[in-house]
Amino acid sequence: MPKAQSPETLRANYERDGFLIVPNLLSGEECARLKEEAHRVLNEVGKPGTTVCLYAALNNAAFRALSEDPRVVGLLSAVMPGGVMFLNDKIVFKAADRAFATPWHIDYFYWKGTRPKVSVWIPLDDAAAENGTLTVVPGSHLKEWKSKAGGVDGDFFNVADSEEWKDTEVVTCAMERGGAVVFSDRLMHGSTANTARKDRYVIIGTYQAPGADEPFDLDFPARKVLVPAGS
Ligand SMILES: O=C(O)CCC(=O)C(=O)O
Repeated sequence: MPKAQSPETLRANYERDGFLIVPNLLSGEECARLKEEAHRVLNEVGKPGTTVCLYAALNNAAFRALSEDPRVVGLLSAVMPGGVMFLNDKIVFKAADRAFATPWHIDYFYWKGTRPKVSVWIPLDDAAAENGTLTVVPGSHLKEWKSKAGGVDGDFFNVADSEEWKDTEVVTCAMERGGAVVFSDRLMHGSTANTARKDRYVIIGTYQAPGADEPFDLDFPARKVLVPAGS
């Protein structure tokens, strides 16, 4: 088993690359249980035909527990020196009949003008290039990305120069279920198509430093300070 990295190393790597890949955060059994809960949430609150369902923690105790699980919060504490506040989460799935690739984007365009955020992407199925895993461009969080000229502001797939990197610069985040990708909202990322047509369920939690509510935050009633600033 590889030696766990120190918080200092995690933070240095996160600051350099804009993301961390962390294997084995959750066990296979935990992922199987969370996948059952994901089905429950999708049936109870998901819109018909949807592949993205917001507010998992708000609607489900298992996802609420995951949002504040010490393993998740411990990782976040390493990369968020100003404290950790849960904002919201979402289930995103691909399956045999939902094989779409997610285009390149940065999440910041979705919540422009708010304070920086960090997301934790956890696959509940083993995830590989063939079934739609996450793809990231290391270091891209350091670039000032702009919307395409003439594009709609706030359309977060509408990034200028969004194909300027080489394929060799892309990291395909293949991992067993229960691993995690911790990534900056400034990081260019997407996901591959599910050509294998095998389930790929993920839960993505989004966090920010604690602070006074911004108008954007008010849409997320499950928000909660987990590590106060200065602790
Ligand atoms: O999990 C995926 O397929 C993509 C998720 C993503 O890019 C996002 O939530 O910003």
